[in-house]
Amino acid sequence: MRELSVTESVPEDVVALVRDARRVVVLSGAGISAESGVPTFREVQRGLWERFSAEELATPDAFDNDPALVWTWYRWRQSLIDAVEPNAGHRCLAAWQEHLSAQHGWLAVVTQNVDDLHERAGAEVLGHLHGSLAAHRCADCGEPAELPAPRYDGFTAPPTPEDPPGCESCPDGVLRPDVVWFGEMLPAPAFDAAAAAIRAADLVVVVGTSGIVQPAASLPLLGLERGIPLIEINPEETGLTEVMDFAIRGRSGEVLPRLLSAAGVPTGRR
Ligand code: BV8
Ligand code: ZN
Repeated sequence: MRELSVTESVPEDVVALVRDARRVVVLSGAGISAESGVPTFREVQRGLWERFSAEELATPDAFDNDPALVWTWYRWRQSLIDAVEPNAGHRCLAAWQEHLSAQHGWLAVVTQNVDDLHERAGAEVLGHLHGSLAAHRCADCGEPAELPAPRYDGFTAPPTPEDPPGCESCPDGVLRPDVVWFGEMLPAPAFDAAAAAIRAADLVVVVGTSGIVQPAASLPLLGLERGIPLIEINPEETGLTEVMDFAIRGRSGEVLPRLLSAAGVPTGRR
């Protein structure tokens, strides 16, 4: 594994990998949304939730114990997402995807993020492995439900929690965010599609993830066992660094524009 810092010029062999790739899978985590102002999962909670870690709140138990606290956390996070914009990292991946499809290749975006910033940057997302903040379903009967945008401004943490709305399809159910909580199974279609894409890829790029949460963090290993080149983009070492061919230390909003322009991938129009 070669570690490179963002200040260095991107070595020719990394540029060649990006330039010559035609079937690319990008696995992203919270770090790609950090430059948009979205807190990563590692960052401490504030306001109503300062006593809890994200791992504690993102569980069925937390929702059972205090549905209003967890429900409000998710509505507030959605309001923050609605209040920010995709950054250069998101836009570069959308441009790279467009560039490759014009060359009869493909780029698949697989994300652990529950935000919609990849899509708002114009990218097609193959799978949200951990669900989406903007989707909701009944915690009892599972019936999906449409909701208006949350009434928070995304920055001021709400002073008091709000109860989750009741389900309109069953007598006692209440709505929950359609995300995957710790201890819950991932949506098999998204996970299987991600695994199949990695098996068919000629390059895998892992962006902004600490590589700790399973089974998402095991997906790049499917590439490793097939000798597919693996590149990590992250300012810090991660749980996946040791299996990478190259680790570029830097922020994705800075590294991706440099890497893609060095590889001749047009990113200007976005
Ligand atoms: C399951 C949705 C089983 C909700 C999320 C022990 C060993 C192995 C596994 C386990 C274990 N104990 C428990 C488990 C399983 C558990 C797990 O992996 N726990 C971890 C903590 C050890 N996994 C599960 O529970 C999964 N389900 O296993 O089910 C099962 C089996 C049978 C039957 C029933 C069940 C479900 C996991 C999904 C949980 N839901 N999100 C919500 O969002 O609220 S996970 C959530 O956290 C995110 O989706 C994401 O996946 C994860 C956060 O990770 P990252 O995205 O990587 O973000 P993080 O903050 O950690 O790091 C940010 C990174 O970005 C850093 O590296 C930083 O350096 C970098 N960065 C910062 N700035 C930038 C940057 N990079 C680039 N540019 C920048 N500018
Ligand atoms: Zn219901």
